[in-house]
Amino acid sequence: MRIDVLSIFPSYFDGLTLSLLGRARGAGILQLQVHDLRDWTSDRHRTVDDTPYGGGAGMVMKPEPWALALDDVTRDSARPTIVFPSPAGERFTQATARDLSTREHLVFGCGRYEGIDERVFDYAAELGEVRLISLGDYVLNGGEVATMAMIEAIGRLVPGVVGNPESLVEESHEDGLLEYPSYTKPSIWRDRAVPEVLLSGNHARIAQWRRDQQIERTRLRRPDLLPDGDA
Ligand code: 6GU
Repeated sequence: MRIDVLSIFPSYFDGLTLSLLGRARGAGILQLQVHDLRDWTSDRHRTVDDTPYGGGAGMVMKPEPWALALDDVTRDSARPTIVFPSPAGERFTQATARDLSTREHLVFGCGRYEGIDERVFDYAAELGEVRLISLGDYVLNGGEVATMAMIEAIGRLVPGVVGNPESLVEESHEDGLLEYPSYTKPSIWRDRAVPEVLLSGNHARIAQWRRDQQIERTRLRRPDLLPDGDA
């Protein structure tokens, strides 16, 4: 998988080169390139924003650097998927991560200020499939942190990035339920005992207990995930 990120704060992404994704990059499974959007400006001040037509607070990102950058990073790409993180986008879920993990080429366009000139989205749609995606119903200052979260969620689903594929299956959200609780040694710690069933060696009982825990936690914490949960 190839991932290109366009941002005016490329150093935000330094951490992504570490840990699990860093190793996948080294092995050639994931090819991640972070670009400074200002490299596609041509004025002395490397300007990427301007005042909004119609007035209003804040600045809007100019279309021209975006168009030149998108042209360049999609030049050798058959059908890239171009993601613009936006609080006004569709909700990012594990299903979105699964879907995007099958794409050959992802481009993330990180907006700042009050947004990007709307014509950029129309233009990008001529270069690839455009997705506006939100992490949730709250506002971040820009797309960078959202992009890092999405790349981590997507990247670990790419075959070969996470060592043990079984560890992907038994996780919160993969089966629509929250994860069951986990324990390790010692079996009694500060007067708190590990649930007896987990020490029983009875694998059927353990599997049933874990399932019950998943359902109960989901009912308590995230009833919206259950068939009759509402909200
Ligand atoms: Cl994807 N971007 C921004 N700026 N704010 C957000 C978001 C994205 N998702 C939630 N809040």
